Amino acid sequence: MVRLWISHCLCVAMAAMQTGATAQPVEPLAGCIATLRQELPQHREVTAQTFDTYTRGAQDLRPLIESASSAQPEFQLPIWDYLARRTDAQRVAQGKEVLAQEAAALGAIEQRHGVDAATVVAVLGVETDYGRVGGAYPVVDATLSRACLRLESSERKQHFFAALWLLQEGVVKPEEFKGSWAGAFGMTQFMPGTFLRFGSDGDGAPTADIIHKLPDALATTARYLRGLGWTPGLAWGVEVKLPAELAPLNALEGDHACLLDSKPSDKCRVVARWSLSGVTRVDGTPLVRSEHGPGRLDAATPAALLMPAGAAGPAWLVTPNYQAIWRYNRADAYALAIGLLADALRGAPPQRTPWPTDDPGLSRAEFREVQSLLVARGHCDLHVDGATGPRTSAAIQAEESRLGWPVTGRAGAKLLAALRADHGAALGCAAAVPASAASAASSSATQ
Ligand SMILES: [Ca+2]
Repeated sequence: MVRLWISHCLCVAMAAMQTGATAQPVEPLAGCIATLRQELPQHREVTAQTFDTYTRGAQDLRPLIESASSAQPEFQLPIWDYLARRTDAQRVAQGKEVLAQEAAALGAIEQRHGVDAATVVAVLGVETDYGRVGGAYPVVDATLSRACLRLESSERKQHFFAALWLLQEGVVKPEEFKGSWAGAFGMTQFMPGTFLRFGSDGDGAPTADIIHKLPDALATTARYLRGLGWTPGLAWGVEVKLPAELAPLNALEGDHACLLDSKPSDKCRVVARWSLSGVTRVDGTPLVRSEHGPGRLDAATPAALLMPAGAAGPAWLVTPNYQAIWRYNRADAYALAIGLLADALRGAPPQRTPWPTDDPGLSRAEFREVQSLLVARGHCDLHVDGATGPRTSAAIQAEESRLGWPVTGRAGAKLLAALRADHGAALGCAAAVPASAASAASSSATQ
């Protein structure tokens, strides 16, 4: 499934508006709607009345989808930036609260679907910041526009017709059926067709309501992960040390599909073989650990070597459970964020090997601090909202230029340090700063 943060959404939408969008669809949306209507006989579960009711007046989101899909943070950001925001102290603390509050439901979910509480809660945390950010686009408009961008895709059409069916049957209410630009909705962001297949009850009331009921969203995620190949009681991966000559076996993105597909591959080897090659856990202990739980690796477990930043950075041996998470959103950055956040929620030791950069990524609190310092330096049109929008990027670029640095628009630890050091020379624009921004700035400064 493809999805993103609303802040990123808005940023892309604004960029698309400013540039006149990257590609204007040739055919009006109405033409595509007419084409899809002719396919109704193949989707008998959806009535013509339903189709007409919910496609009438649909927004054409195709330009937005095209811009957003080429700017997904999973692939555009340095991985240490992506992970720093998604596994920051705030997200760990809030995830621990969810673990405590939903302990009974999560226990039942693990019993039923075999996926542990920390993993399921980590998905919730990364997908929607624990239900806080669900997306703002009508799911019908998003799935319709996405289907119209590639009419030959039966999967895209299936999600669109599934969205119509959910409305027709009253499973969701039109005014609440909103999600990402790709059409993923609910607290753990499901595409409509995937929800139809994997929707699961978590609170005892038999329907699955992933918009309003946290236990249902968690149960649906667990059921889906199990369906994607999750093995109960097995590590997603462990950080490792390895002999340098193994570095060419690094398996990124599609290269670790062999973990579940049983295709012959040099890159997916059983743990015993990695062990014989000299790979150990990062603390030097043996790879094989057989007690049931998040650290378990059996000698016969298939595993692949994952070094997202190459041989100079951290390395993990990842298992079929990592592959199950990867299939949830098809990006190593995403799967690693889930694995590392789950580890943090369990209180496991943090990643030991640093990322190979002298300019580490920022937590969300630190990013808001950067924004508040930018406002203090006279970038008065900027909102302290934690979102990477065009105004923030322009202000960062201006400061990089002032400092004589390469102009990137990216804020890392170095820029934060420089802005803190310059704080005494603040230009100030208090009169122009909205009250909400000023209060956010002061709160971030105390975090
Ligand atoms: Ca329920």
